[in-house]
Amino acid sequence: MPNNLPSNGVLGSMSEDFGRAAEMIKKCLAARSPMLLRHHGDCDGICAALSVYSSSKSMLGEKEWEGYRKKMLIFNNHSAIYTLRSVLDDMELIRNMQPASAPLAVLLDFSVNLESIDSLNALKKSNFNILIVDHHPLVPGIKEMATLLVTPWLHGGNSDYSAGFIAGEIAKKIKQFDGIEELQEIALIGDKSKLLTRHEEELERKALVLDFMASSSEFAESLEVYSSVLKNPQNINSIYNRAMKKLELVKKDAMRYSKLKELSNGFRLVLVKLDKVRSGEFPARGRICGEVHEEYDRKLDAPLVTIAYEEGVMHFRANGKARAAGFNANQLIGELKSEMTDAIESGGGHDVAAGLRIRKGFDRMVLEEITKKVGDIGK
Ligand SMILES: [Mn+2]
Repeated sequence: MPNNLPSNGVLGSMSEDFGRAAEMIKKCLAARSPMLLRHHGDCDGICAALSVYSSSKSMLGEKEWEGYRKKMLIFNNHSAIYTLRSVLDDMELIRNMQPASAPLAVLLDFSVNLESIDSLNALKKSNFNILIVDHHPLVPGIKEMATLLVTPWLHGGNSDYSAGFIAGEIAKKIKQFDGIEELQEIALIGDKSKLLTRHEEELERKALVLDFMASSSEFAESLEVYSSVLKNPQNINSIYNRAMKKLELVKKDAMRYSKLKELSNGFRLVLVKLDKVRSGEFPARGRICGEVHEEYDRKLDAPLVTIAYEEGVMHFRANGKARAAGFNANQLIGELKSEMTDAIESGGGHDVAAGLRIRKGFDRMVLEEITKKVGDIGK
C-alpha cells in the first residue's frame, strides 16, 4: 500500500510543517486543552479528520482518551466556507469548557477562501491557536490568520496533495495507528488526485461510501461511525451498492438534460440543467456535474468544460486537455468576481473543479459571459 503513495520534493519541503502541526496537536492534547476539529463534509475531509482523531486517540491511550474525548469538539462543515454563525457557536461551546490555556482549532479541507476570513479573524481574536490543513488554492490574507497553515501551495505543490493525504502525514508524527496510509489513499481517490498511479478497487468503494454517508442524513455525522463502517466489509458492501444504484439513476437523468456545444476555438462545452434532475441528498450537485463530465470526456478527444447549473448556482469541471489549453476554473471565477461584482455572490475551488454562487436574476448573463470566456481561450 505505502508504495502507491506519492513521495517527492513537495513533501520533503512540507515535512517541517508536518512536524510543527503535529507539535501543536500534541501540545494541546498533553495540556488536555479543548480542541475544535472542524472538517469538510466529504470523503477527503472525513479522512483528514479520522487521521487527526485516531492518532490523538492512539497518543493518549484508551483510558486517558475517555476523559479527554468530550473536550474534542468535532463538526462536519457542509461547504468550503466557515460561516460566522458556525464560528460563533464554536467559540461559545469552547468558552463554556473554561479552557485553562489557549484552545486549538484544527480546520481541515475548508476555510482557505475570502468568505471565511472574518470567521478566522474572530477565532484569532479570541485567542485560539489555529491550524489549517488544506489544499484549495490560496487567497491573500489567509496565511496571516492562521498560527500555522499547512498547504502544498506554499511549497510548489498543487491541489493534488489532498487535505486527507496531508493530515495523514501529520498524524504519523502525532502517533501511528493502523490504517493511516489507507485513509490517505482513500482521501486522494475521493478528491480525484492525479498523484495516485493506480486505484485499488476496495479503496474506491470506501471512498464512495464515505461520500454517500457524509451527504445522507440517515447516518450520524460521527467519526466513530465512519471509522467502524470502514472496518466492516459487509457494511461497505451494502452501502456501496445503494450509493452506486442511486448514482447511476441520477447520472442517467442528468445526461438527458445535458447539451454539448462545440466552440470555434475547439473547446467543447457541456451544459447540464440541474433543476430538472432530482437527486435528493446524494449525489451532491457538484458530483453530478463530475459524473456527466466524465461520461463526455470518455467519448471526446478535445478540451472539455462541463457546467452544471440551477438557479443561483453553477458547478464547473474541466479535463486535462482544457487545463493544458489554458482553462483554469479558479482563475475564471476570480475574473467573474471582479468584472461582474453585482452578479457574483461567491465562488472558488480548484483548477479543474469549482463552484459559483450567483445573485438572483443574473444566471443567464453569467452563463453567457462564461461561454464567451471559454470560447476566447487561445484566441
Ligand atoms: Mn479536499
